[in-house]
Amino acid sequence: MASPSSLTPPTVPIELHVCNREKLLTSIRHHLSQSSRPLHGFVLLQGGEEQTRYDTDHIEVFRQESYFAYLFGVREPSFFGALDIATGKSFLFAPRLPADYAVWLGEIKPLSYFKERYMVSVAYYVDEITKVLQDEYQGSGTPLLFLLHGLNTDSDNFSKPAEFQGIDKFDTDLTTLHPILTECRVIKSDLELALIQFANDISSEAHVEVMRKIRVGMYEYQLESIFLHHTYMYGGCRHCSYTCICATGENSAVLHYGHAAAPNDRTLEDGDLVLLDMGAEYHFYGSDITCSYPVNKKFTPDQSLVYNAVLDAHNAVISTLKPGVSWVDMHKLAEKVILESLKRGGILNGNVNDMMVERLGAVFMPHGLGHMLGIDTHDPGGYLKGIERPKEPGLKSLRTTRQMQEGMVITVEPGCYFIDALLIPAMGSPNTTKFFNHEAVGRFKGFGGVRIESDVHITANGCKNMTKVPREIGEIEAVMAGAPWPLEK
Ligand SMILES: [Mn+2]
Repeated sequence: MASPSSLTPPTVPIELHVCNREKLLTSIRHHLSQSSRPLHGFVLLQGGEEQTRYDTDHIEVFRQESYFAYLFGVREPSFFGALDIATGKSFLFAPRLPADYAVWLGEIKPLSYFKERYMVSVAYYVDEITKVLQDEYQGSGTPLLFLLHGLNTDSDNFSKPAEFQGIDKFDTDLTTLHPILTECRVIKSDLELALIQFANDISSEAHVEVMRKIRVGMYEYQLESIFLHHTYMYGGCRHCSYTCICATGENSAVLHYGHAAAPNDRTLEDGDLVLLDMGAEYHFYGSDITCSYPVNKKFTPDQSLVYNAVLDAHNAVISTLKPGVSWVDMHKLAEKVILESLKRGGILNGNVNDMMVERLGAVFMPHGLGHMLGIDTHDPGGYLKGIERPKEPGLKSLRTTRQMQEGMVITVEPGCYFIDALLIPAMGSPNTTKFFNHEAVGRFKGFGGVRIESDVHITANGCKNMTKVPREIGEIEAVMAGAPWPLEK
């Protein structure tokens, strides 16, 4: 029997993090000289801490904080890391572990292990930070620490600047580092792209596996389980980029289905569309993929109409994306293609430009077209400092309004949903009621929605789709009927 996977987890090149650190040093030195500031001081980051479940001793599986992961690639908790701006020297500070760690949790690794594994110049213990950095400092006056403090524009949370005993012996700068380090993460290196590609390859393969095993009568969580098993078993992916969304039937119009109050537990029925948004993470770098298809392997005419509206939007965006293109324009392009298709299908009437003026696209696609992807699913850097979010329906949900640049990785995820909470007011509003064929819209009660999501890498003169799943209706129906993937020509 053929192996269920054609993939093997790649060796992770730790040079990737050495390059990330060099990139940050170059950017921060450039920034400091531009603003006539001395090239002295240290970048200092605090890694993540392990968390227990409430008051118990149950320890949740640790995943490193993303900025720390970007610069140091350290998988263990409770570390600090520093960079000397003057010399480029890199430092890791490891927690000093109690002797009984060796009894319960395994060998206590020497500092030389961390120095070699993570390719830093030197490794010390966390309780040595103050002394080491004071000794290393070559500038005049009190040594300066550049700490990470800034807003995550997707969550509205702030990153937590490093704190340690003795920090009062230093001057601290809380504003310089965050925007510079965030901007470094926006443009991916070839080494980063290779990991995002692997996360995409294994997740694409897992989506195809689900497509082959799906049956009427299964539970949604069984689809999640097949995906998780495949990416972990064959890809070594212990983490997902986000909680799996396995929405079927009318749940597929619930944009963030799958959370604790809606835990992917519905039974699949004949005639359902499924919307599966699942992506694995490999060595911190993620993927974010959505496939939509009928559980009974055959698209109905109405399902085809909505599916192809979304696929045409997905393909139109991908064939237009290149450096210099505005993401807002891509969002509007997707809306327009979807509205045109719905008009052709008899669901809407009237002039599509007039619909665009009334922001009708947001009734069917209330979320943004996509977001940057990397170590975080919603990778930071979507809004540069001082740029305001748009206020109009649909556009206000955009996670970025930037122009595309070579080296960005962004998701293209148009969708078309039939959400009563949006449709009923729009169909009743004097400005927009005329656009709806009310009887035709009625057919879609309980239909749910379709989303198609791929991860693309912006290249010098276009873009490359990193996601490799069946997309055309013919491809999906063939794979569900047992054809190999990729299809043999
Ligand atoms: Mn996404």
